[in-house]
Amino acid sequence: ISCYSFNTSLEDWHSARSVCLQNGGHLVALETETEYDNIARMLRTTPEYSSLNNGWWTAGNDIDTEGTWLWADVNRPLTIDRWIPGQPDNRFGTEKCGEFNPTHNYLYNDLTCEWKRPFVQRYSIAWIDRSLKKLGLALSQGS
Ligand SMILES: [Ca+2]
Ligand SMILES: [Ca+2]
Repeated sequence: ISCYSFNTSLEDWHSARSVCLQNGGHLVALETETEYDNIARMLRTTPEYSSLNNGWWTAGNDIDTEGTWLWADVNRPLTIDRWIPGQPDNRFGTEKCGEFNPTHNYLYNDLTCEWKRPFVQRYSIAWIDRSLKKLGLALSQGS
């Protein structure tokens, strides 16, 4: 189970990451290609989001080691391939943060972290479970 929120306030990557952590979640980590494609489709097909014609921050970054991409906060390597052909290009030697790119069908691009972008947050199972309990509901496994 995953729960996402699409935050349309414009933040640089580090601020976006902080906002997500304060909200009890984290910047979205696209750990499978299915997950990537589902979020990309949401951004592409929801007029409220696609009309912004803006990139969206995710947790992906190569801040620590150039060329080694990780998902921040979940601390896992980026293993999927949804890069725009020719990306990541580390343009100007300064691109360290990953975005869904609207001009390339929401494929992945590396970008300078200081740009301000809307961002996608993912909530943890623990956060969802706590929130449901407050409503008197519970998660159950299986079907
Ligand atoms: Ca880079
Ligand atoms: Ca790039």
